[in-house]
Amino acid sequence: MTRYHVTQTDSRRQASYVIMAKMAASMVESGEDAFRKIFKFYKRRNPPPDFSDVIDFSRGVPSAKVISAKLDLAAVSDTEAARVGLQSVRDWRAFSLQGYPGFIFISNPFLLGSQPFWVRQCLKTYPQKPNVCNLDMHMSPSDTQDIWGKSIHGLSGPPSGKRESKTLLERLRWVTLGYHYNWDTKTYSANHYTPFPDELHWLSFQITAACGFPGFNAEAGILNYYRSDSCLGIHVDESELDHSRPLLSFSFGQSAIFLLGGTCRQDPPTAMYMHSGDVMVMSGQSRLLYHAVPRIIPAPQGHTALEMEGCSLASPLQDSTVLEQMSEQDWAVCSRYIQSSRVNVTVRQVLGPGQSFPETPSQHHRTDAGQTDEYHEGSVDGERPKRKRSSSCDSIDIGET
Ligand SMILES: O=C(O)CCC(=O)C(=O)O
Ligand SMILES: [Mn+2]
Repeated sequence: MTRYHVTQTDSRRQASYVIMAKMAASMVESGEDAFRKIFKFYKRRNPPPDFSDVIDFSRGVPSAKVISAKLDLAAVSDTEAARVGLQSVRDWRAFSLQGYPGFIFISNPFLLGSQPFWVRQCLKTYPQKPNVCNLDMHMSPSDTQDIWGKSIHGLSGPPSGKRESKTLLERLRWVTLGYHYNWDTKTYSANHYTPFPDELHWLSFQITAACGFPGFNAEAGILNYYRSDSCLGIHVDESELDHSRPLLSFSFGQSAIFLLGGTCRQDPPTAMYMHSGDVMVMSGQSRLLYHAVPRIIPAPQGHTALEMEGCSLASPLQDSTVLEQMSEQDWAVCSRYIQSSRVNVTVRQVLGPGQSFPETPSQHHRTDAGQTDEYHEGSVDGERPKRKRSSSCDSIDIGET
Protein backbone atom coordinates (compact mmCIF):
# COMPACT_ATOMS: atom_id res chain seq x y z
CA MET A 1 0.00 0.00 0.00
CA THR A 2 1.40 3.35 -0.90
CA ARG A 3 1.32 5.84 1.87
CA TYR A 4 1.33 9.49 1.09
CA HIS A 5 2.67 11.67 3.76
CA VAL A 6 3.89 15.14 3.90
CA THR A 7 7.53 15.42 4.88
CA GLN A 8 8.99 18.38 6.71
CA THR A 9 10.54 19.63 3.43
CA ASP A 10 7.27 19.09 1.56
CA SER A 11 5.30 20.97 4.14
CA ARG A 12 7.77 23.85 4.08
CA ARG A 13 7.59 23.85 0.30
CA GLN A 14 3.83 23.71 0.47
CA ALA A 15 3.80 26.58 2.92
CA SER A 16 6.00 28.65 0.63
CA TYR A 17 3.74 27.78 -2.31
CA VAL A 18 0.81 29.01 -0.27
CA ILE A 19 2.65 32.23 0.57
CA MET A 20 3.64 32.71 -3.07
CA ALA A 21 0.11 31.99 -4.24
CA LYS A 22 -1.21 34.50 -1.69
CA MET A 23 1.32 37.08 -2.85
CA ALA A 24 0.37 36.48 -6.47
CA ALA A 25 -3.31 36.70 -5.57
CA SER A 26 -2.76 39.95 -3.69
CA MET A 27 -0.77 41.32 -6.65
CA VAL A 28 -3.74 40.50 -8.83
CA GLU A 29 -6.15 41.76 -6.18
CA SER A 30 -4.35 45.04 -5.75
CA GLY A 31 -3.60 45.17 -9.47
CA GLU A 32 -0.14 46.48 -8.88
CA ASP A 33 0.92 46.50 -12.48
CA ALA A 34 2.84 49.38 -14.02
CA PHE A 35 -0.18 50.73 -15.87
CA ARG A 36 -2.36 50.82 -12.80
CA LYS A 37 0.32 52.52 -10.71
CA ILE A 38 0.68 55.28 -13.29
CA PHE A 39 -3.09 55.52 -13.69
CA LYS A 40 -3.43 56.07 -9.94
CA PHE A 41 -0.58 58.57 -10.00
CA TYR A 42 -2.34 60.81 -12.55
CA LYS A 43 -5.74 60.33 -10.95
CA ARG A 44 -4.54 61.48 -7.53
CA ARG A 45 -6.05 64.73 -6.26
CA ASN A 46 -4.13 65.30 -3.06
CA PRO A 47 -1.37 66.18 -3.55
CA PRO A 48 -1.79 66.74 -7.28
CA PRO A 49 0.64 64.80 -9.47
CA ASP A 50 3.65 66.21 -11.27
CA PHE A 51 2.57 66.66 -14.89
CA SER A 52 6.05 67.35 -16.25
CA ASP A 53 6.30 63.96 -18.02
CA VAL A 54 3.03 64.44 -19.91
CA ILE A 55 3.65 64.95 -23.63
CA ASP A 56 1.95 68.02 -25.04
CA PHE A 57 1.78 67.65 -28.83
CA SER A 58 0.38 71.15 -29.18
CA ARG A 59 3.88 72.38 -28.39
CA GLY A 60 5.40 71.01 -31.61
CA VAL A 61 7.94 68.23 -31.04
CA PRO A 62 8.14 68.43 -27.27
CA SER A 63 10.13 65.31 -26.40
CA ALA A 64 12.71 62.93 -27.82
CA LYS A 65 9.97 60.29 -28.16
CA VAL A 66 7.92 62.46 -30.53
CA ILE A 67 8.50 62.24 -34.27
CA SER A 68 6.75 64.16 -37.05
CA ALA A 69 4.45 61.80 -38.95
CA LYS A 70 4.29 61.64 -42.73
CA LEU A 71 0.81 61.95 -44.17
CA ASP A 72 -0.52 61.14 -47.63
CA LEU A 73 -0.99 64.70 -48.90
CA ALA A 74 -2.54 63.53 -52.17
CA ALA A 75 -5.23 61.41 -50.50
CA VAL A 76 -7.46 64.31 -49.46
CA SER A 77 -7.98 67.49 -51.47
CA ASP A 78 -8.32 70.84 -49.69
CA THR A 79 -11.98 70.94 -50.76
CA GLU A 80 -12.70 67.50 -49.33
CA ALA A 81 -10.96 68.46 -46.09
CA ALA A 82 -12.84 71.77 -45.80
CA ARG A 83 -16.16 70.04 -46.45
CA VAL A 84 -15.85 68.24 -43.10
CA GLY A 85 -14.30 71.22 -41.31
CA LEU A 86 -10.63 70.25 -41.61
CA GLN A 87 -7.61 72.33 -42.58
CA SER A 88 -5.62 71.39 -45.63
CA VAL A 89 -3.68 68.17 -44.83
CA ARG A 90 -0.48 70.12 -45.62
CA ASP A 91 -1.11 72.19 -42.51
CA TRP A 92 -1.87 69.35 -40.11
CA ARG A 93 0.62 68.84 -37.32
CA ALA A 94 0.80 65.05 -37.14
CA PHE A 95 3.09 63.10 -34.85
CA SER A 96 4.03 59.56 -34.05
CA LEU A 97 5.61 58.20 -30.90
CA GLN A 98 8.75 56.15 -30.68
CA GLY A 99 7.88 52.64 -29.52
CA TYR A 100 4.26 52.87 -30.73
CA PRO A 101 4.20 52.01 -34.44
CA GLY A 102 0.87 52.88 -36.02
CA PHE A 103 -0.05 55.52 -33.45
CA ILE A 104 -0.69 58.95 -35.00
CA PHE A 105 -1.59 62.08 -33.08
CA ILE A 106 -2.96 65.02 -35.05
CA SER A 107 -2.92 68.22 -33.07
CA ASN A 108 -6.25 69.95 -33.76
CA PRO A 109 -6.56 69.76 -37.56
CA PHE A 110 -9.96 71.53 -37.51
CA LEU A 111 -10.59 74.79 -39.33
CA LEU A 112 -11.16 77.75 -37.08
CA GLY A 113 -14.87 77.83 -36.29
CA SER A 114 -15.69 74.24 -37.25
CA GLN A 115 -15.34 72.52 -33.88
CA PRO A 116 -18.60 74.03 -32.57
CA PHE A 117 -20.50 72.12 -35.27
CA TRP A 118 -19.02 68.81 -34.10
CA VAL A 119 -19.68 69.67 -30.47
CA ARG A 120 -23.31 70.35 -31.31
CA GLN A 121 -23.57 67.04 -33.15
CA CYS A 122 -22.28 65.29 -30.01
CA LEU A 123 -24.63 67.11 -27.67
CA LYS A 124 -27.77 67.72 -29.72
CA THR A 125 -27.88 65.24 -32.59
CA TYR A 126 -26.09 62.01 -31.68
CA PRO A 127 -27.91 61.43 -28.36
CA GLN A 128 -31.21 61.37 -30.31
CA LYS A 129 -33.05 58.16 -31.08
CA PRO A 130 -32.48 55.69 -32.64
CA ASN A 131 -29.04 55.99 -31.08
CA VAL A 132 -28.58 54.38 -27.67
CA CYS A 133 -27.40 56.10 -24.48
CA ASN A 134 -26.88 55.36 -20.80
CA LEU A 135 -30.13 57.11 -19.88
CA ASP A 136 -32.09 54.47 -21.84
CA MET A 137 -31.00 51.91 -19.25
CA HIS A 138 -33.41 53.20 -16.64
CA MET A 139 -35.68 55.68 -18.37
CA SER A 140 -38.56 55.21 -20.75
CA PRO A 141 -38.06 55.99 -24.44
CA SER A 142 -40.36 59.01 -24.15
CA ASP A 143 -38.21 60.41 -21.33
CA THR A 144 -35.01 60.09 -23.34
CA GLN A 145 -36.65 61.22 -26.58
CA ASP A 146 -35.46 64.81 -26.45
CA ILE A 147 -32.43 65.09 -24.18
CA TRP A 148 -31.36 68.38 -25.74
CA GLY A 149 -34.81 69.98 -25.62
CA LYS A 150 -35.31 68.93 -22.01
CA SER A 151 -31.89 70.30 -20.98
CA ILE A 152 -31.49 73.64 -22.74
CA HIS A 153 -33.45 75.64 -20.21
CA GLY A 154 -31.17 74.49 -17.38
CA LEU A 155 -28.06 75.04 -19.46
CA SER A 156 -28.78 78.48 -20.86
CA GLY A 157 -27.23 81.39 -19.11
CA PRO A 158 -24.58 81.43 -16.41
CA PRO A 159 -24.38 78.64 -13.80
CA SER A 160 -26.78 79.50 -10.99
CA GLY A 161 -25.02 77.43 -8.36
CA LYS A 162 -28.28 76.61 -6.65
CA ARG A 163 -29.93 74.39 -9.27
CA GLU A 164 -30.45 71.12 -7.44
CA SER A 165 -31.20 68.62 -10.23
CA LYS A 166 -28.89 67.93 -13.13
CA THR A 167 -30.19 68.22 -16.67
CA LEU A 168 -30.38 65.07 -18.82
CA LEU A 169 -27.44 66.36 -20.82
CA GLU A 170 -25.39 66.61 -17.65
CA ARG A 171 -26.36 63.02 -16.82
CA LEU A 172 -25.39 61.72 -20.23
CA ARG A 173 -22.35 59.41 -20.01
CA TRP A 174 -22.26 57.52 -23.29
CA VAL A 175 -23.98 57.23 -26.64
CA THR A 176 -23.46 54.47 -29.20
CA LEU A 177 -23.85 54.83 -32.97
CA GLY A 178 -24.06 52.40 -35.88
CA TYR A 179 -23.47 48.88 -34.59
CA HIS A 180 -24.39 49.54 -30.97
CA TYR A 181 -21.80 48.21 -28.61
CA ASN A 182 -23.25 45.73 -26.14
CA TRP A 183 -21.57 46.48 -22.82
CA ASP A 184 -22.58 43.14 -21.31
CA THR A 185 -21.43 40.77 -24.03
CA LYS A 186 -18.72 43.19 -25.21
CA THR A 187 -19.75 42.52 -28.79
CA TYR A 188 -21.41 44.18 -31.73
CA SER A 189 -24.14 42.37 -33.62
CA ALA A 190 -25.85 42.54 -36.99
CA ASN A 191 -29.26 42.92 -35.42
CA HIS A 192 -28.51 45.99 -33.35
CA TYR A 193 -27.59 48.51 -35.98
CA THR A 194 -28.89 51.95 -36.90
CA PRO A 195 -27.45 54.11 -39.70
CA PHE A 196 -24.07 55.63 -38.86
CA PRO A 197 -24.09 59.44 -39.22
CA ASP A 198 -22.90 60.35 -42.70
CA GLU A 199 -20.95 63.47 -41.74
CA LEU A 200 -19.00 61.60 -39.03
CA HIS A 201 -18.25 58.84 -41.52
CA TRP A 202 -16.84 61.39 -43.98
CA LEU A 203 -14.77 63.14 -41.32
CA SER A 204 -13.29 59.76 -40.33
CA PHE A 205 -12.85 58.72 -43.96
CA GLN A 206 -10.75 61.79 -44.80
CA ILE A 207 -8.57 61.57 -41.72
CA THR A 208 -7.85 57.85 -42.13
CA ALA A 209 -7.17 58.35 -45.86
CA ALA A 210 -4.56 61.01 -45.04
CA CYS A 211 -3.02 58.57 -42.54
CA GLY A 212 -2.62 55.89 -45.23
CA PHE A 213 -5.87 53.95 -44.77
CA PRO A 214 -8.05 54.55 -47.83
CA GLY A 215 -11.59 53.18 -47.86
CA PHE A 216 -12.29 53.35 -44.12
CA ASN A 217 -15.88 52.50 -43.34
CA ALA A 218 -17.17 54.01 -40.09
CA GLU A 219 -19.56 51.45 -38.67
CA ALA A 220 -19.63 52.00 -34.91
CA GLY A 221 -19.13 54.96 -32.64
CA ILE A 222 -18.87 55.39 -28.90
CA LEU A 223 -19.23 58.84 -27.41
CA ASN A 224 -18.01 59.35 -23.87
CA TYR A 225 -19.14 62.38 -21.89
CA TYR A 226 -16.76 63.32 -19.10
CA ARG A 227 -17.34 65.69 -16.21
CA SER A 228 -14.32 67.21 -14.48
CA ASP A 229 -14.12 64.28 -12.05
CA SER A 230 -14.66 61.45 -14.56
CA CYS A 231 -12.09 58.98 -15.76
CA LEU A 232 -11.99 56.00 -18.08
CA GLY A 233 -10.62 52.63 -17.01
CA ILE A 234 -7.70 50.71 -18.47
CA HIS A 235 -8.84 48.72 -21.48
CA VAL A 236 -8.10 47.47 -25.00
CA ASP A 237 -10.63 47.93 -27.83
CA GLU A 238 -10.75 44.54 -29.46
CA SER A 239 -14.46 43.92 -30.03
CA GLU A 240 -14.20 44.95 -33.67
CA LEU A 241 -13.74 41.97 -35.97
CA ASP A 242 -11.15 43.53 -38.26
CA HIS A 243 -8.17 44.88 -36.35
CA SER A 244 -6.32 45.86 -39.50
CA ARG A 245 -8.61 48.90 -39.71
CA PRO A 246 -7.63 51.91 -37.57
CA LEU A 247 -9.57 53.29 -34.62
CA LEU A 248 -10.11 57.04 -34.49
CA SER A 249 -10.59 59.24 -31.47
CA PHE A 250 -11.76 62.88 -31.39
CA SER A 251 -11.75 65.12 -28.32
CA PHE A 252 -13.76 68.26 -27.69
CA GLY A 253 -14.05 70.62 -24.77
CA GLN A 254 -11.87 70.28 -21.70
CA SER A 255 -8.50 68.53 -21.88
CA ALA A 256 -7.56 65.06 -20.67
CA ILE A 257 -4.55 63.02 -19.74
CA PHE A 258 -4.47 59.98 -22.00
CA LEU A 259 -2.31 56.98 -21.13
CA LEU A 260 -1.08 54.73 -23.91
CA GLY A 261 0.42 51.46 -22.71
CA GLY A 262 1.57 48.23 -24.26
CA THR A 263 0.09 44.84 -24.99
CA CYS A 264 0.20 43.90 -21.32
CA ARG A 265 -0.42 45.82 -18.15
CA GLN A 266 3.16 45.45 -17.01
CA ASP A 267 4.20 47.87 -19.75
CA PRO A 268 4.37 51.38 -18.29
CA PRO A 269 2.18 53.75 -20.32
CA THR A 270 3.15 57.06 -21.92
CA ALA A 271 1.09 60.04 -20.74
CA MET A 272 -0.08 62.72 -23.17
CA TYR A 273 -2.53 65.61 -23.18
CA MET A 274 -5.57 65.54 -25.43
CA HIS A 275 -6.91 69.01 -26.06
CA SER A 276 -10.04 70.11 -27.86
CA GLY A 277 -9.90 69.25 -31.56
CA ASP A 278 -7.08 66.71 -31.19
CA VAL A 279 -7.40 63.49 -33.15
CA MET A 280 -5.73 60.14 -32.49
CA VAL A 281 -5.43 57.27 -34.90
CA MET A 282 -4.61 53.88 -33.43
CA SER A 283 -3.55 51.48 -36.16
CA GLY A 284 -1.16 48.62 -36.86
CA GLN A 285 0.68 47.48 -33.76
CA SER A 286 -0.88 50.28 -31.73
CA ARG A 287 -4.44 49.23 -32.52
CA LEU A 288 -4.64 46.79 -29.62
CA LEU A 289 -2.73 48.56 -26.86
CA TYR A 290 -3.97 49.20 -23.35
CA HIS A 291 -5.10 52.77 -22.81
CA ALA A 292 -7.05 54.86 -20.32
CA VAL A 293 -8.03 58.38 -19.30
CA PRO A 294 -7.15 58.90 -15.61
CA ARG A 295 -7.98 62.59 -15.46
CA ILE A 296 -9.82 65.49 -17.02
CA ILE A 297 -8.03 68.80 -16.69
CA PRO A 298 -9.07 72.34 -17.51
CA ALA A 299 -8.23 73.38 -21.05
CA PRO A 300 -5.13 75.58 -20.80
CA GLN A 301 -5.37 79.27 -21.59
CA GLY A 302 -4.95 79.79 -25.29
CA HIS A 303 -6.42 76.35 -26.01
CA THR A 304 -9.91 77.50 -25.38
CA ALA A 305 -10.36 78.00 -29.10
CA LEU A 306 -13.93 76.90 -28.64
CA GLU A 307 -14.74 79.80 -26.36
CA MET A 308 -13.39 82.28 -28.84
CA GLU A 309 -14.68 80.63 -31.96
CA GLY A 310 -18.29 81.17 -31.09
CA CYS A 311 -20.98 79.98 -33.41
CA SER A 312 -19.71 81.30 -36.70
CA LEU A 313 -17.18 79.81 -39.06
CA ALA A 314 -14.10 81.77 -40.09
CA SER A 315 -14.76 81.07 -43.79
CA PRO A 316 -18.13 80.94 -45.54
CA LEU A 317 -19.75 77.51 -45.84
CA GLN A 318 -19.17 75.68 -49.11
CA ASP A 319 -22.14 74.28 -51.01
CA SER A 320 -21.15 70.68 -50.40
CA THR A 321 -20.15 71.05 -46.78
CA VAL A 322 -21.44 68.74 -44.07
CA LEU A 323 -21.18 71.64 -41.61
CA GLU A 324 -24.22 73.69 -40.75
CA GLN A 325 -24.35 77.19 -39.35
CA MET A 326 -25.27 77.21 -35.71
CA SER A 327 -27.79 79.35 -33.91
CA GLU A 328 -26.69 81.64 -31.07
CA GLN A 329 -28.87 79.64 -28.69
CA ASP A 330 -27.38 76.26 -29.64
CA TRP A 331 -23.92 77.69 -29.22
CA ALA A 332 -24.77 79.16 -25.81
CA VAL A 333 -25.78 75.71 -24.57
CA CYS A 334 -22.80 73.92 -26.15
CA SER A 335 -20.26 76.41 -24.88
CA ARG A 336 -21.71 76.34 -21.38
CA TYR A 337 -21.57 72.53 -21.38
CA ILE A 338 -17.99 72.20 -22.58
CA GLN A 339 -16.74 74.80 -20.13
CA SER A 340 -16.71 72.01 -17.59
CA SER A 341 -16.89 68.83 -19.69
CA ARG A 342 -15.09 66.82 -22.28
CA VAL A 343 -16.62 64.78 -25.08
CA ASN A 344 -14.68 62.01 -26.77
CA VAL A 345 -15.84 60.24 -29.92
CA THR A 346 -14.25 56.99 -31.04
CA VAL A 347 -15.06 55.74 -34.52
CA ARG A 348 -14.54 52.13 -35.46
CA GLN A 349 -14.80 49.95 -38.52
CA VAL A 350 -16.18 46.68 -37.17
CA LEU A 351 -16.07 44.41 -40.22
CA GLY A 352 -13.44 44.00 -42.89
CA PRO A 353 -14.45 44.15 -46.58
CA GLY A 354 -16.83 41.25 -47.28
CA GLN A 355 -16.76 40.13 -43.65
CA SER A 356 -19.94 39.37 -41.71
CA PHE A 357 -20.74 38.62 -38.09
CA PRO A 358 -20.18 35.01 -37.03
CA GLU A 359 -23.18 32.81 -36.21
CA THR A 360 -21.94 32.21 -32.70
CA PRO A 361 -21.18 35.14 -30.42
CA SER A 362 -17.76 36.54 -31.16
CA GLN A 363 -14.81 35.92 -28.90
CA HIS A 364 -13.48 39.33 -29.81
CA HIS A 365 -14.18 41.84 -27.17
CA ARG A 366 -12.88 44.79 -25.27
CA THR A 367 -10.38 43.66 -22.65
CA ASP A 368 -10.90 45.58 -19.49
CA ALA A 369 -8.46 45.96 -16.67
CA GLY A 370 -8.33 42.97 -14.37
CA GLN A 371 -10.44 41.07 -16.89
CA THR A 372 -13.51 42.61 -15.36
CA ASP A 373 -15.57 45.44 -16.63
CA GLU A 374 -14.07 48.76 -15.71
CA TYR A 375 -15.04 50.83 -18.67
CA HIS A 376 -17.73 52.96 -17.17
CA GLU A 377 -19.11 53.11 -13.69
CA GLY A 378 -22.71 52.01 -13.24
CA SER A 379 -23.54 53.80 -10.04
CA VAL A 380 -25.68 56.62 -11.30
CA ASP A 381 -28.02 57.15 -14.21
CA GLY A 382 -27.59 53.60 -15.45
CA GLU A 383 -24.26 54.37 -17.08
CA ARG A 384 -23.67 50.69 -17.21
CA PRO A 385 -25.54 47.71 -15.95
CA LYS A 386 -23.80 47.14 -12.63
CA ARG A 387 -21.34 44.33 -13.01
CA LYS A 388 -18.78 42.37 -11.15
CA ARG A 389 -15.95 44.52 -10.02
CA SER A 390 -12.63 43.13 -8.87
CA SER A 391 -11.09 44.70 -5.82
CA SER A 392 -8.34 45.94 -8.13
CA CYS A 393 -10.58 48.49 -9.74
CA ASP A 394 -11.62 50.86 -7.02
CA SER A 395 -12.73 53.74 -9.16
CA ILE A 396 -11.23 53.48 -12.57
CA ASP A 397 -14.41 53.95 -14.48
CA ILE A 398 -16.33 56.77 -15.98
CA GLY A 399 -18.29 58.23 -13.14
CA GLU A 400 -18.03 60.63 -10.31
CA THR A 401 -14.99 59.96 -8.18
O1 LIG B 1 -11.82 59.42 -23.98
C1 LIG B 1 -10.83 59.00 -24.57
O2 LIG B 1 -9.89 59.72 -24.94
C2 LIG B 1 -10.68 57.51 -24.82
C3 LIG B 1 -11.95 56.81 -25.17
C4 LIG B 1 -11.75 55.35 -25.38
O3 LIG B 1 -10.69 54.82 -25.20
C5 LIG B 1 -12.88 54.52 -25.82
O4 LIG B 1 -14.02 55.00 -25.92
O5 LIG B 1 -12.65 53.33 -26.08
MN1 LIG C 1 -10.65 52.79 -25.97
